[in-house]
Amino acid sequence: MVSASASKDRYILYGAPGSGATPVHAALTLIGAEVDAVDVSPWESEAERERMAGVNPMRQVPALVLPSGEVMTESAAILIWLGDRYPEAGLCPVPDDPLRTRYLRWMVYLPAAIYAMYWVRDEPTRLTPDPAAQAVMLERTAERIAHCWHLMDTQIDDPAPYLLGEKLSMLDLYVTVLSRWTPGRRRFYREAPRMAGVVRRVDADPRLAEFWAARYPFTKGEQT
Ligand SMILES: N[C@@H](CCC(=O)N[C@@H](CS)C(=O)NCC(=O)O)C(=O)O
Repeated sequence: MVSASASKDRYILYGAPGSGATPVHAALTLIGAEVDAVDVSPWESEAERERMAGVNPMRQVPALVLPSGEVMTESAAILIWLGDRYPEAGLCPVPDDPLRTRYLRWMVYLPAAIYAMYWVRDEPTRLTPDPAAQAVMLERTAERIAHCWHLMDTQIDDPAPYLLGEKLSMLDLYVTVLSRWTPGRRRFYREAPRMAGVVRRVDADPRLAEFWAARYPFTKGEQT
C-alpha cells in the first residue's frame, strides 16, 4: 500500500533507458511518484556529458531532483534514500530489521565493486592512449565484473524468491538492471545461478511490465 503523498511527489530524473537511472525509475514507478524523465546519455559523447555538467559536476547520470529542489546523485544513495522515504512501499528493510545489514552490504557492493568498472569501460582512453592496453582493460574489467557477480552469488544468503527473501527490494531492482550490462545476462546466469531466478522474476513482475517495455526492453536473445 502506497501513501497518498507518494502520488503527489514529483521528481526530475536525469538518465537514459538502460543507465543507472533505470533502477531509480523502476523504484519510483513502484512507489507511485510522478517522474519527469530527462534523457541524457553521458557515456555516449562529450556533448552528452556537458549536458549534465550543470546538474552533476561528475557529468554522470543518474541525478535526481527531489521535490524539495535538492539534487541527489549516486545510484545506491538515491535508492536507499527512496526506500527510507517511502517505507509504506516496502522496498527496503527498516533500520532495525535484521535484514538491514545484508541490504546495506550489497547495496554498497554493487557501485563499489561493479558499477565503478564502467567509468573505465565507457571510455578506456581515460586511463591509457594505447589501443592494445585498452583492449586488455576491456577484457579484464569484463572478467572482474563477472567474478564479482559470482562472489556475490556465493555469499548472499538464501536469495529466494528475492535477494533478501520474501519481499522485492531496491537491491533486486539494482541487480536486475546492472546484470544486463557487459558481460551481459547470459554470462550473469552462468556466474550467478542462484540470483538468476531472482532477476528473471523481477523482469516478469507485472507491476513493472509497462515500465520495462517502455524504458529498457530486451533485445533479441539478450535474456535467454
Ligand atoms: N557512482 C555513480 C556512477 C554513475 C555512472 O557511472 N553513470 C554512467 C551512466 S550509467 C555515466 O554517466 N557515465 C558517463 C561518464 O562517467 O562519463 C552512481 O552510482 O550513480
